[in-house]
Amino acid sequence: MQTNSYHGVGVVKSLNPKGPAIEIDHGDIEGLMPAMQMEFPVTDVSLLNGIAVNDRIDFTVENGPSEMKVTAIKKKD
Ligand SMILES: [Cu+2]
Repeated sequence: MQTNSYHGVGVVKSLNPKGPAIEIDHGDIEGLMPAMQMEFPVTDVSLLNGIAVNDRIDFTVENGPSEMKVTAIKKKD
């Protein structure tokens, strides 16, 4: 299975720097999953810098052979 990259939009529900992970109430992610609230592992804790609960974000999630991970997070204006 190859690694595929997807774009998501959602609202931050919680931050877990120790995971590191982020819980997002996200909309449909086309080709990957329907809308839901869930926690994603993030590739690096620095991705959580400047992000707060209730922020609206754009994010990138990669679905690889072993794990699904968020690789980029951008706060919406
Ligand atoms: Cu989900």
